[in-house]
This record gives sequence, C-alpha cells and structure tokens, in this order.
Amino acid sequence: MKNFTSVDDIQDLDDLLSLAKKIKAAPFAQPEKGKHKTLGLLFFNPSLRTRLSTQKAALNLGMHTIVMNLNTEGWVLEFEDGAVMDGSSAEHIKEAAQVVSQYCDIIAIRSFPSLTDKKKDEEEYVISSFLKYASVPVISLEGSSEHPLQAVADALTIAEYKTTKKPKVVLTWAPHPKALPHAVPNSFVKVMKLAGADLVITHPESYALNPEFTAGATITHNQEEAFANADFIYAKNWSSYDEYGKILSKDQSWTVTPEKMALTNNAKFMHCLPVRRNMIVTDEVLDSDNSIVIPQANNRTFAAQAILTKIIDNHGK
Ligand code: AN0
Ligand code: CP
Repeated sequence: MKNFTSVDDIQDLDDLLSLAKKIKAAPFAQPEKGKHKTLGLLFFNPSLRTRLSTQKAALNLGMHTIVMNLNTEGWVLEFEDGAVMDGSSAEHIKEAAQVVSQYCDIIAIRSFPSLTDKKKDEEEYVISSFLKYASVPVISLEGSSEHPLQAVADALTIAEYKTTKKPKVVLTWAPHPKALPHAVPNSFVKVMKLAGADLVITHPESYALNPEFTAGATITHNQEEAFANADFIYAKNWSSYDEYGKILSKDQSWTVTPEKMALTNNAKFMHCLPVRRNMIVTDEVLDSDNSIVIPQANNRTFAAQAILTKIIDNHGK
C-alpha cells in the first residue's frame, strides 16, 4: 500500500482486518516499526477521534507526529495551476507539499468538501494535489467523498460483533440541523460491499447518495421496512447529493428510536461520531447496551495502526 485515500486502496479487506485484530490484541508489539519516522497530520477542519486515534496509532508504532491546523495556522494555500496569486492565497500547494514531504515520512490530510461546488469537491482537489506534489505517502483523514479510515474501523467493529457470516447491515439517513458531507456513508457503503454484508440503505427520496457508490446496493425509502431483522443499524446524516449540499429535510420521524430498534434482530447501533443526540438518535438508544459507538471509536486507533503498518512495510511502494 502506497497511499490510503479511498476504500479502493484496500487490496484485501480480510487480510487488513486480521492485521487490525492482531494489533488490537497487542498494540505495542512493534514499537520500532515507525522509529525515526514522522507522521504529519494536516487539518483543514475540526476533529476529535481522527486527530487523536491516528496520533495514538503512530505513537504505538514508535513514530513521531506533527499536527497542524492548516486552515487557521498555515498560509492560505493556492491550488490552481498557473494562478496569478494577487488574492488571499500566499503559498502554492506545489511548494507546500514538497516542503512538508521533507519533514514528514507520511502526510495525512483532513479536508471536507465545500458542499457548494460539486465538481471541485469531486475532483478532491486538496488530497489530489498532495498526491500529485508530495514525495511521500498520503493518507486521507476524510476528504470530500471518502473517509476510508472510518470505514476500516467500521468494518472491524462489524467483524467483531457479528453473529452470522452475512449480517444484515442497514445504513440509515437521520436528521441533522447542518449540511453534512457524503464521505462517511460513501466509504461505509464501499467497505460493506467488500465485506460481503447484506447491506440495505434507507433515506428519504430526495437524499440519494452518488450512485457511483451505491450501485448494486438495496435502497428503500421505507425506514421501518429496512430495519426489519437488521443486525446492525448504522445511522448518519448527509446533505442532498442531487440538490448538492442542501438540507431538504429535518424530519424527526427518521430519528432512530427504541420503537424502531424493536423492529430489528436486536441490532447493534453504530455511528461514526460526533452525534447529535435526539436528532440522529434518541438518548435511550445511544445509552442502551445495544449501542457500540464507543468501541467503534476505539477501533479507529487499530484501523489507523494497521494502515500505517501496511504503508511502512511497503516502504511507500
Ligand atoms: C463530519 C461528517 O459528517 O462528515 C465528520 C464525521 C466524521 N461530521 C460533522 O461535521 C458533524
Ligand atoms: N469519526 C470521526 O472522524 O470523528 P472526528 O471528526 O472527531 O475525527
């Protein structure tokens, strides 16, 4: 593995999850793996889990970490080729990426979409520019269209909690007051396809995800029908994809409640966090024994450690 910016970069999910499980059982077994190596984490957006778990993973491997909030602490970057830089941007990504590559052995980047310019967002121009100009491996800490480290942690969590070979996994849209990206559901759908789960996606009619991600998946606009006999409920809000970035509904009849969980096969409740209580899911469900959001977040460390291990082992090839 050279870079990890998409679920598509996973060559063998079973092999990756076995490694993550091995690491979870003995997180400090390879304290020299990352010796004298530095992981740079560049954030254009807020984070709690990704920021801490990815650093924790690096530290477990003996790596050093450098963290920078580029949006507030760095020079404003220019991404346009040939731009006459007479505006607000002070530094071109061409120099910035090459310079950071001299300080870091792996560069990890979080860059959310604008949710206003679909074309630009889908070009994934921030992470793509680092891939183009950096001379070291690049990891996505959530880009415009994917959050692959979250997806690995999600797949690991489902692998740990499933009681049947092919569990029924339901990805349900739920209401939220702000426009949110599509990265988490997109990567979740991709990884569940790889895992061979019985995946059902449910959302209001106007909330179809990009069909490039959902092609072949079962999709229903009837949430209760979707929940029937589910083994896992994965809740997430996303803004409209067709009416790009718009909030078309805050319908709380889509909130995950105990009544809806009662339709399932005693399903586990999952969410990537941060979660808005009593919007996405009620307190009763989130605080119930069926909620596995905390162990799910714990798995972020082992997912990241497995990915760092793969990249270091392959010497960035
Ligand atoms: C982000 C999102 O929905 O993509 C990050 C989740 C990991 N969530 C928020 O901005 C609330
Ligand atoms: N799930 C997740 O990526 O959380 P943060 O945004 O806090 O990193």
